[in-house]
Amino acid sequence: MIVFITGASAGFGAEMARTFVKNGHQVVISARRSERLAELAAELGEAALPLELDVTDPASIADALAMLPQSWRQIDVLINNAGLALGTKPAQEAPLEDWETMIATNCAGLARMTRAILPAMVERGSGLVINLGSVAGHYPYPGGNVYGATKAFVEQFTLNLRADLAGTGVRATNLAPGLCGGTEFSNVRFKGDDAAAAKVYEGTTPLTAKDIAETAYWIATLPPHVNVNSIELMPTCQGFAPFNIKRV
Ligand code: NDP
Ligand code: 8X3
Repeated sequence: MIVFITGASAGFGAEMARTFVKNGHQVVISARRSERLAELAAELGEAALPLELDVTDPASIADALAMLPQSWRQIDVLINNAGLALGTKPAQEAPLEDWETMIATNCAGLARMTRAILPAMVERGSGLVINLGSVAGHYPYPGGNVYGATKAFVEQFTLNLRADLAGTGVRATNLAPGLCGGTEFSNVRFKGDDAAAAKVYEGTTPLTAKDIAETAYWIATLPPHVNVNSIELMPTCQGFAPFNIKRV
């Protein structure tokens, strides 16, 4: 299989690339930080093709896709993994630019990548799109505001893809993890405050990027007649909060 992964310079994306290559597949590893991609490509060898690409920039996507060598163009699996959360401030205080960046990356970027790669899958009558959602798209929490809303978009977009793709042979999955450590997610969310990022995982045994990569691999290697619509994972230590009732 040829697997196109966005956000492969860190976290889930890099681990997914390792997992697919270890199992004999080829991966296009894309992200903005080309030096990171070069390091991963050196680790993975000829089975990995680094491709610098910013999902928020239509021209960057078009240029990158145009540079794909002919033998790498038949993409069997698109993993829309590039994404981010910025900040945990309440809605009335959160910087508008952070909201715009999350929407541009997690929603518009993901939709744009899908629109670019989906038609060839439909033409061939096979393919799979795995979109990285989140538990934040299912359950609200304080400070989740726009991040959670972007992940709800990811889930509903995926299900609407399923509606359009029925009968085409092309599959789509929303993969929605909960608390997952060992990636740059919280370092990005807390804008480089690594101590605050580390605190998120204190005293927990969170999911790992390997757990998510293995789940993506399992989804991609199911028989072609099986579609996982949406799958949610949490670490065993994570649960649900009670309703928050302010009493006077
Ligand atoms: P990381 O921060 O470790 O990795 C995010 C990746 O996205 C990086 O490779 C980054 O690369 C890339 N990226 C960010 N913006 C862009 C952009 N504009 N264009 C292209 N690539 C971009 O995060 P995780 O691996 O933890 O998260 C991956 C996905 O999983 C995200 O969508 C996240 O929302 C989701 N998720 C994460 C959870 C967690 O707890 N970790 C839980 C649930 C969902 P670069 O900066 O080089 O462009
Ligand atoms: C990441 C999980 O709980 O930080 O999507 O929103 S959470």
